[in-house]
Amino acid sequence: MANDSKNLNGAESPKLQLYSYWRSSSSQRVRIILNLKGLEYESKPVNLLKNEQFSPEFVKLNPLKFVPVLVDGDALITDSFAISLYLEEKYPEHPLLPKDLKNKALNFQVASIVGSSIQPLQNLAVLNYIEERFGSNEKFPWAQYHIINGFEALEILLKDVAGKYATGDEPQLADTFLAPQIIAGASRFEIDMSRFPTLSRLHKVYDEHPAFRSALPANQPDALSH
Ligand SMILES: N[C@@H](CCC(=O)N[C@@H](CS)C(=O)NCC(=O)O)C(=O)O
Repeated sequence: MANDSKNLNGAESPKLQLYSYWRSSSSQRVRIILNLKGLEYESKPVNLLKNEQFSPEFVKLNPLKFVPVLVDGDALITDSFAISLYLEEKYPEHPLLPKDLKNKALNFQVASIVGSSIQPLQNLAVLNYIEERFGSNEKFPWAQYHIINGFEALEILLKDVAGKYATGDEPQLADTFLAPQIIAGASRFEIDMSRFPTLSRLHKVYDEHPAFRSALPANQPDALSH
């Protein structure tokens, strides 16, 4: 999508810029949203394993030292939830929030469970801290415990309301947060997904959707450098 505004450095900015890391599930949420809305963007890789999130240039963009960060002309937005709502209002094509208030609240609830009660407990900063304080054997069970706790709640919440997707028959905000967490849970964190039939079925649906597939960690250009 054409974007003729100036970027933070005053230069012409042809499109949206997404500062992200290939393996970051929070970045993956935003990639899915951009893909679903058909928005072109320039990927600006930030290598978390090389601590590039702590570089002075990046800290100027996000003092919290986390990806993702979205730049849209003179708008600089951090945090995937804020970015989602910004994109939804600014680019209403292919809406990701239903008009029905209850369903909209369900979408916020799912996004919030993933974004506040699961992912922050298993992100790199927390796992590194646990490893330093309690030893490397502790971090994996810690992450699994919190993911399973969240997945149990999500399974109960969605089992009777899910359509083809989590909250209906079209992909919505809830799916953009769920997909990266389910995929990371099943692969990186080796969760036994047979305990979560609804989440397992959604996993297959996401695998088949091009917008979700091209947002996968393995399909990012910066994945090649690892
Ligand atoms: N609430 C934030 C969380 C962002 C976050 O946790 N980002 C992780 C990658 S998924 C990160 O940048 N970690 C860097 C670090 O742990 O040092 C969001 O939704 O954007």
